[in-house]
Amino acid sequence: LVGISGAGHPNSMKGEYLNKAKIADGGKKLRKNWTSTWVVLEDSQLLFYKESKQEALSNLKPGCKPEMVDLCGATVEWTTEKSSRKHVFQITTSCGQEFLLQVDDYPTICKWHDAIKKTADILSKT
Ligand code: I3P
Repeated sequence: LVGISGAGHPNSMKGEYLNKAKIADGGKKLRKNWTSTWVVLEDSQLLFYKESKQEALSNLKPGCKPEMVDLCGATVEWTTEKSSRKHVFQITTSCGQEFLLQVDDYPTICKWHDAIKKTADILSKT
């Protein structure tokens, strides 16, 4: 994958803080609540940690596991309708979870959008 850097995985991106809102789970709509989240792309999964230091701890303590999102069968699309914020894209998973991700810095959010979309597209072809 061109343009995606990672520690040994062609399909990975090291963590960064993004604003995240989960707006549906299992097809059921949720109340929107934006939170700053440490996001890691690891192979076919997106990992959401509360804080960056939780990533290191998760290998040691079972209780520190991140929220894991399987990108197999997921769709990734920019949206201007789901939020008043700028630079928002939506991830819809095959099991009906919907997440919005956003940061004000356009190059940063583009990098994440492109990497997550590429991952989902590749998974749908294999
Ligand atoms: C929501 C909160 C969100 C906003 C959302 C509001 O209110 O202000 O930030 O989303 O708009 O409903 P509350 O805190 O009372 O739940 P955006 O920042 O993404 O616009 P929405 O209802 O249009 O999704």
